[in-house]
Amino acid sequence: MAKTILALNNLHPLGLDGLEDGFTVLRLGREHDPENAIQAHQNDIVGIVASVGNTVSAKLIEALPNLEIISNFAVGVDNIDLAAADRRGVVVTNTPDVLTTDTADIALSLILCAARRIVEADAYVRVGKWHGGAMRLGTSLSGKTCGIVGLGRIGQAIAARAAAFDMRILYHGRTAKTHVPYEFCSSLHDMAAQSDFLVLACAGGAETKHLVDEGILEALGEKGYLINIARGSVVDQDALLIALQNKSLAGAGLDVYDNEPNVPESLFSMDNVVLLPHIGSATMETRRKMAQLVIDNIKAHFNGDPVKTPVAA
Ligand code: 8YV
Repeated sequence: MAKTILALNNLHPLGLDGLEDGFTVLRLGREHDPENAIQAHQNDIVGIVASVGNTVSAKLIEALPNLEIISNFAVGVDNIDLAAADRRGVVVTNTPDVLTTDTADIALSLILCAARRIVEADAYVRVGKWHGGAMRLGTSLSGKTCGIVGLGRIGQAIAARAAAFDMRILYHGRTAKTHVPYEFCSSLHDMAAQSDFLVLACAGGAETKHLVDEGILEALGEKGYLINIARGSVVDQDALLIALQNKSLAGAGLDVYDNEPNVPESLFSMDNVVLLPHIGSATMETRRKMAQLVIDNIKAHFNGDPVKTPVAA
């Protein structure tokens, strides 16, 4: 049997070449008939490389009798049916830590861009509007309240950055942390009501689906900005569009959406939103480290060593 890795993602910019010495790599993007290609190699596939947007369903996992590992090119694993992997004893790995600071930087960028109207200001200069007078005023960060949903690694890095901007930090999650200097809010609704910036940094998936709904957006209210670097699924996108249209929210900074790369066109004409194409981890340095981890995890597993970054079942 040719040990085959099914690559649903090409690990840009490092690429998949690092796997070629021990495995046959089936690059699904290059196949004319992907389903057929998977079927033809069904018994050879021992590993899958995937990322955000590459669904690893129960059906796929069950169709591959010799599958041993799914190595995800992302910290989030909501693209993988973890229960199905667990049932089959398939190891799942992700890429935590290496992307923490870059992703937190993007959260702060979105806060700054939304509050200080940076994107609008750039266009203001380019199209010559400055000659007609000064642009409208922005909102200060200093002294404002930043409510963070999910104080994991990325949430804590966001908190440290926001604190350096003299913001008051609140957080909401499943449990209070004992070792952090920030105030825990057991009620997301109460935290949203107190927040000027509600920053989503939690995991995606069924547990957090539409955690931010109409009621939470109402609580955040006219003073509040919603910042999402987590997953589109965490927010009820229709409710968000209505709140932004009605200006019942001050604005939003979004890096993630439902059904990427499709972004609701109604957002394009809004001047109270900043839109990014899911670039939280998108630097050369970080993406290289993520890709290396994906490869190292696969190699460790087949060498009989513990994988570096397992996802708990
Ligand atoms: C993606 C992300 O990995 O890590 C995550 O969970 O959402 C991103 O860093 C990246 O977009 C590559 O697909």
